[in-house]
Amino acid sequence: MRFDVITIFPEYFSPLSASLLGKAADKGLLSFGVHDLRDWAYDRHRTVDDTPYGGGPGMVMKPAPWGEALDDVLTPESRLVVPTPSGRPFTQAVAGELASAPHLVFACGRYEGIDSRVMAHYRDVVEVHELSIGDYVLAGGEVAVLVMVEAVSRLVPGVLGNAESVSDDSFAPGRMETLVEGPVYTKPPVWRDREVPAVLKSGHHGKIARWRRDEAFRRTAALRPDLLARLDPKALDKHDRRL
Ligand code: 6GU
Repeated sequence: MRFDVITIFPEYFSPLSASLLGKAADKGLLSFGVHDLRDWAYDRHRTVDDTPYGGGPGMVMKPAPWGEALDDVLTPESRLVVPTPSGRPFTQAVAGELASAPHLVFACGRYEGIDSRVMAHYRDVVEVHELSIGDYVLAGGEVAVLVMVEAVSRLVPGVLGNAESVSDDSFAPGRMETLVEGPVYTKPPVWRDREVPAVLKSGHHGKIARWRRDEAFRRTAALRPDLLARLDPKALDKHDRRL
């Protein structure tokens, strides 16, 4: 899978060569291109922003450099992702959809955002996703793109070592859908007088699975009542209903 990022701060993306993503790139499973938007700004100062029509604070990114850049980087198979706090929520399900695409192009806005005609134009050309990573405001889309690239990349077959680790995730589609994961433990069995729950050392796989599901429900009820309210009653077994 190919990722291209267009930004005025290419240096934000050095983490792409680290850790999980770097290894997947070395293996040829993923490839990354990071491009400086200013390379498509042709005036002496390589200007990419201007004052907003209608007035107001801040600056808006000019359409022309974005048009030149996107014409060069997009292909008919690309999907264009525009990170913005006014976008549709980026969720695990959205990550899964994006992971099936051969090519994602990320357009990082700064300032008050990109001239809206850019998104309107490219909607007629490719699939465009304006996405937000949460209800808070970042200074620009760069950090949000790192979040999205990492969430999408680990769903690409072969990127994670262990196929199981995806299906047990919080928010994973299927069994644990709309539940967050419960607590985890490793050795030693006692640390600062705190013991690992006995059931996890019992070797009884049925009881362990039941305990993990109960803990996921307890934690979801305590921390994410919004998720519990959305849970499909058909997904509950008898024991869940008693909890
Ligand atoms: Cl995707 N971009 C920016 N600039 N701020 C955000 C965001 C994205 N998601 C939440 N806040």
